[in-house]
Amino acid sequence: MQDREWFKSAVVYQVYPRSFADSDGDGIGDLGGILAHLDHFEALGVDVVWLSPIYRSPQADNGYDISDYQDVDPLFGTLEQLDELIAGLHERGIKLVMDLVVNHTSDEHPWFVESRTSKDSPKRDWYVWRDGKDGAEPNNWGSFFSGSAWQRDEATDQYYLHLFDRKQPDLNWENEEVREAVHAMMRWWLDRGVDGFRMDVINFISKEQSFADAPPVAGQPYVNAFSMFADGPRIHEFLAEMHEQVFAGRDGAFLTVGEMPGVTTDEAIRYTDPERAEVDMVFQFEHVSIDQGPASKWDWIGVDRVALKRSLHRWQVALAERGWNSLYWDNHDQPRAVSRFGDDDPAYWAASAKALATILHCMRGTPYVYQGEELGMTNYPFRDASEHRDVEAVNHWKRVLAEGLDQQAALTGMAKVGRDNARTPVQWDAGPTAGFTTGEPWLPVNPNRSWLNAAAQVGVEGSVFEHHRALIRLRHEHEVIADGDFTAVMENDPDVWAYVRTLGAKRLLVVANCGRSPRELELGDGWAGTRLLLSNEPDRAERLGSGRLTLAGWESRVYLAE
Ligand code: ISL
Repeated sequence: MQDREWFKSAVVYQVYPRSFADSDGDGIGDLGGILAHLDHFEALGVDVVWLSPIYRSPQADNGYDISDYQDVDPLFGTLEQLDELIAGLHERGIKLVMDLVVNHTSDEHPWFVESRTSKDSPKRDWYVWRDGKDGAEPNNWGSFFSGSAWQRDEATDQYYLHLFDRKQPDLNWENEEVREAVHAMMRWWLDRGVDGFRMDVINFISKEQSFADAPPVAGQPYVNAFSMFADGPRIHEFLAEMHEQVFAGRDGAFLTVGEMPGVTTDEAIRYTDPERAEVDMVFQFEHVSIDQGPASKWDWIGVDRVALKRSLHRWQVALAERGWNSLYWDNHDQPRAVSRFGDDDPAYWAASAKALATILHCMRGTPYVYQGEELGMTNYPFRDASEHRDVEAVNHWKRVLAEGLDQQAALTGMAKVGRDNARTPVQWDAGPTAGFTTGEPWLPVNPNRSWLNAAAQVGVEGSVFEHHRALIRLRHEHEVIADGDFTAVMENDPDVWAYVRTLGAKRLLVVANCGRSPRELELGDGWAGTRLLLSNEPDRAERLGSGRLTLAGWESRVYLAE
């Protein structure tokens, strides 16, 4: 494998700092907390840590609203601590990737403060300002966080665009000075020692410049205007330019991952084709939209496992020759994987968390582990709207009340797919605050901390954590996992998830039973005698006797033929 493809055998761990570990007792996680747990990353064996935003921010969207790209918010600590983190990770052979949030800034960023002062401000054109139309917003684009994507500003009687919260105005990437400022900021971080960027909604930065209405939807004043800003006219130009201005000619093994809602396989290939030099890999959203009905993200319809499987497999096949994908079940925007795709009943919780991990980590692509996923953390038992802190859920609930929508359906949606499910504190031990803080946690700790926590798992044979550690080691050791071809097996079976990876004479078989009842499988003589690399269960035979095997409920196994 060429060195520039080091990330094919790498595993990334995402830290959402607010919820990881608190060192000063204010109930909010911080850099001191991360520094106190460096041994956790080392024990797991990950290659990269991706740190969600720690920059100065009014925290309207937990740091995804940045008011100074080149400083650490006092809530999280200091720049010196960030330097310590870079050094501490590097000493352990782990890279640090920062979150790059440049589709928008905070409305409190000095650029926007200046931009809004007058129509002839030198920074006016750094954001997207338009006149209203017939006394209303310039067009029908909706914000991801409810309502219009436009906010009227008193000072100049114009509207600014915000695809997310009104405190997150969109930058105008058509303006060359904006692009140069972003590139300079990125170079500043690389000079400081960071190893790359996870680029927030980066496929939204090139907007359709007509700013025309998106196709209307009956009964909705504001619509999801994806076609007007996702994968827009100049997006590939902007990303190629960014690569050229920031990374080209720099020594080192960097990582760039573009978070790209709505990206198609064809576009993903374009974004990640090494010859085009745009980004190394994408985060695509198809599989995490599978339980979403037509109305909105809150329209929860449950998971169709065959559809889920087909979706992930389709991406495996589409990017086989060119391009590279990220593999993830959850992150800070998604519900917990084991509750959504597995079975969080205590009887099946551990096995299903392990089976999901096996399925994901043995695919082609770079796996991401979201903090707590390595422990099998579950969704929070939300009962009430007031328990949600996330701006997305809070705005949604306001809309439900204002428009008289179905409250019960909204509460179900918020409990099932609300982002705070992933944002409850990491469960380090069984104590009252799960070892997260000595104070009052900003979001309640999941009550299952008493039995589901790191202290009960790290170094404990058979734990969900140790299963993740073993999978990460397998990727490091076996090139067939990093780079083999992918072939689906039994794709239409709703319970058995199976596939084969092939590289030269090596064949890797991954089988998982995604149901509670045992399942007998007939694999064929070709698999007889092959070596067991990993199982959910401790007592499985080292070699497969015949081509036939029985999997317990939610059991997964990995076999190698060589
Ligand atoms: O969370 C989502 C599902 O409801 C997505 O729409 C999400 O907003 C989208 O994935 C973009 O996410 C990123 O940008 C947002 C921020 O709130 C998310 O936390 C971030 O990951 C705006 O910066």
